[in-house]
Amino acid sequence: MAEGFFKSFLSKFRGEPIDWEELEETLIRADIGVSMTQKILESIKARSGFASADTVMQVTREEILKILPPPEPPIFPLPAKPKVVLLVGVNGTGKTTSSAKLAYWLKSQARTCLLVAADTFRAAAIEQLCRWGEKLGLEVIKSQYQADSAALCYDAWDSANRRNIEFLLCDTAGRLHTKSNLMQELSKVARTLGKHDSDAPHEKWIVLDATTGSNALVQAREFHQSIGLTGIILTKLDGSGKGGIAVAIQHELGLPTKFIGTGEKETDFAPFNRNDYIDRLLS
Ligand SMILES: Nc1nc2c(ncn2[C@@H]2O[C@H](COP(=O)(O)OP(=O)(O)OP(=O)(O)O)[C@@H](O)[C@H]2O)c(=O)[nH]1
Ligand SMILES: [Mg+2]
Repeated sequence: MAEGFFKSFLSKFRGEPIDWEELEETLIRADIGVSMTQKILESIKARSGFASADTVMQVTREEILKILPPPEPPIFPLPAKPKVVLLVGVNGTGKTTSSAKLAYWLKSQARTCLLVAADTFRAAAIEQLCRWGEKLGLEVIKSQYQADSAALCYDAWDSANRRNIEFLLCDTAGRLHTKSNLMQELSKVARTLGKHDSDAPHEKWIVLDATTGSNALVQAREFHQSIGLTGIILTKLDGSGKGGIAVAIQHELGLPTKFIGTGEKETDFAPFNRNDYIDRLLS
């Protein structure tokens, strides 16, 4: 792999005192957030006055590792009811693609699942998910455009429950966190599912585009405040974004990254692995 931005920064200072300002800028540019950056800088300074490139690398890695939770299965089924996953987020972050990828991944783990085309708002959203379904052999529950997505999810739960399906994955419409009517609609979807099972939706994952940098933190904060998130899917890590936003969100909001997207294909998707992630972030 070609040397990335963090390693090339460190090479510049090999054998010389680190330029603290430049280190700060480099960490901020990686999108790990201001408070996490300060934490790392303090920790390096506490370790040694003359910080070598190796110390900087080692301490940065250790501090990030401390923030990210230890490995655990990204998702597991419930004993007797469908586990409901709501995928939410602003427009175009990769919700529909990630819903299909997640269903495909679950299928590869010999799990059963139903996809719900709960974006009844955007033109062609239903067809988009149905195309994925046909391509990957996944069942999609759909309704008409402009239909009530809460009612659709409610009915889909019944169908999944009757057939002992383990996972119900609801692909919701993209919405701006600043639009309160749209956020209320999302709360209604969650509330309606709760009528079947008071713990549903069990997972509310925000899908975030890594290339949007620190704006993703704002999105996560707002959606979390509005509907109470349980995790994130970080997409487009194959793009220009450094992906440090997963650290910032874990640090500030305590939300773990569950899966990452690294391309447009169904196989460009994997459970979050913190060691691989840090290797990539600090490359
Ligand atoms: N390179 C790359 N592209 C991705 C990834 N995930 C999704 N995309 C692409 O991003 C674009 C938007 O993806 P969608 O899944 O339609 O996003 P969405 O959030 O459902 O969009 P709306 O429903 O309109 O809000 C598509 O062209 C996808 O192929 C990824 O991990 N990497
Ligand atoms: Mg979509």
